[in-house]
Amino acid sequence: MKKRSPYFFAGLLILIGAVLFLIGYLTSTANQPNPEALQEKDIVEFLIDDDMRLGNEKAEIVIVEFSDFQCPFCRAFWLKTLPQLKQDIEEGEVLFVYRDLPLPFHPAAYTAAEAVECADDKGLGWALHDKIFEEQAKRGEGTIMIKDEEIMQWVKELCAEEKIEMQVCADIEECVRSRKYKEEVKKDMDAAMLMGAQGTPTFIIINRKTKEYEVINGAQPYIVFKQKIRILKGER
Ligand SMILES: [Ca+2]
Ligand SMILES: [Ca+2]
Repeated sequence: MKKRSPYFFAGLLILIGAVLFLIGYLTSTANQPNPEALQEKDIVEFLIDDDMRLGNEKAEIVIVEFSDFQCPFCRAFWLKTLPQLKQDIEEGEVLFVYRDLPLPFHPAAYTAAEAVECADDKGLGWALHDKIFEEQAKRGEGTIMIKDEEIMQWVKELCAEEKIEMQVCADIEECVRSRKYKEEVKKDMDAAMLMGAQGTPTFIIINRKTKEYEVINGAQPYIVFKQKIRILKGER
């Protein structure tokens, strides 16, 4: 019999994981999105939650990203589209919120999500967010099979690069080990499911005043975001 390459088995495992996720997803979200459950909430508050954000807190347009640190499409968005959106964020037009949707076939994505929450406690959330994507981008395209220990190593490196006190770094590591933000990440995942997210990244773009929102699935180019923003601002 022909010997299968290790890539075949890795591919097979990812495929099985994807199928299992889909089955779990379909059974858990048979009635999603759930407009009744959403109606009881203040949709803007519900979407922004307490997650890390960039830009003007009072901006009319809010972009909420549901993302997975191991997902190559999330990395592509970070690499290509987010830098362009940063201009709108810096001009005060847009508030950008990062929320977690680690997928079951990306085991290190859970640790990454919790680690970034821990880093955010010390004002280093975006720095670690960028570093986690950057380190994977150095290794190529597609899904990078990172390990939990590597994330801990990147926390250490970040502290060294940013000349952060040792104690701050030790606190972040302890926070990750204690899984302080396990429930917080779960809360984000539940919110994504309620919004009917079907993968990562999923973006909900909302007008704070009208409460109308638009959804973008996947790593779409900047122009798609601009079009949705225009629609929500009534500039169609
Ligand atoms: Ca949250
Ligand atoms: Ca979060």
